[in-house]
Amino acid sequence: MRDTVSLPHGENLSIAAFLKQPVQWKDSVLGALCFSASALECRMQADMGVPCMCVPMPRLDNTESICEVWHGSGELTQGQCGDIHYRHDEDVLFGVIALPETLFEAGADETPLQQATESAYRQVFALLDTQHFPYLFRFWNYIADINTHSFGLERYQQFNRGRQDAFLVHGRDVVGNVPAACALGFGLGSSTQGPLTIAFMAGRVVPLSIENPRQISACQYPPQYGPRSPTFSRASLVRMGQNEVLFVSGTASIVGHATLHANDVVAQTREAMNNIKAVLAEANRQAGKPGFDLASLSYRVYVRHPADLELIREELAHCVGDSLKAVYLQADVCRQDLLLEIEATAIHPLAYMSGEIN
Ligand code: 3EB
Repeated sequence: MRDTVSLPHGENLSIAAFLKQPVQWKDSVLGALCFSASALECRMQADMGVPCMCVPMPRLDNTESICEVWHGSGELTQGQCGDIHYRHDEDVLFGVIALPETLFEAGADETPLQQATESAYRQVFALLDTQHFPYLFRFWNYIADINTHSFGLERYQQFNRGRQDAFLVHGRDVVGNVPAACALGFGLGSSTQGPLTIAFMAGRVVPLSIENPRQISACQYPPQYGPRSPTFSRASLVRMGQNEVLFVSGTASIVGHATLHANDVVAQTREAMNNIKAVLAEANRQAGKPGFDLASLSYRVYVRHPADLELIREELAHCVGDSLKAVYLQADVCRQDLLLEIEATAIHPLAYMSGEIN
């Protein structure tokens, strides 16, 4: 039997396996992050009632699709608010929003993607105000054709403008106390552009925002990376019911603010892992206990060129050891010279984190 009782997360299922689960099981699901090369398969879970994000990204290490499932505890409440589908328990709210850019017209100074982003984030912040989940833990951002330029600006930079504006409109911090995140691109390989797709998690206990001493805070990147800085921290440490969850943001081969090892995928992998190690050390320091190490994380690795999979996998196994848990997806990374981005999550029972058991 699968253990769904004590951990809010711990399952990676294929979409097919997800759909086959019994109703009682689905009733305990807060939401899911699904990745599939097949848009059709993606659409299948839409009518289940569970908030599911689905992004058209092929998995590289396996032919199956992959869903990361988050469970709540106790009775769940679900709802729809504007374009957001959400579910929550007493501690955590999980939501998903997918907004087609075609709903927006280019304005004098605002591109459709920028407006879609601002609208999505403003809807999220408004929902969290009304549902009383003020603290954002984590955003997952997926943007079609992320490296393409239009209206004189790379699309990732357009996204950054819309995102930061929404934070400012809602009086939220844009440095320091900001959520963990990732931002990846997908291309559908056709003229149809997929919607801006965002999942998020929020709660009622203030999270710890963690930065990486090896990197400049992304909120303070110099203007060469775009007119507005990204709004995310390197990790967030949050309490979720009886567990403590560490969300490590998308992490790449960036030191200071510069990309290192532009054409060397093995060196980029090693550098990204050095960054994750530094984030873990910082998390342990701020938490005042040595709880997190590389082996305790579950990884999702976004790979720009599928041919690089084996080299990346070997390097990761070398860094983490035999217990490596990783899923590999094909994706575009937000800087053209980045060949991969790695995100990770660790979940510990609170008793362990507070040192009561060992
Ligand atoms: C970086 O460190 C790589 O814009 O939300 C990583 C994680 C990256 C999150 C985001 C971007 C984002 O700048 C890119």
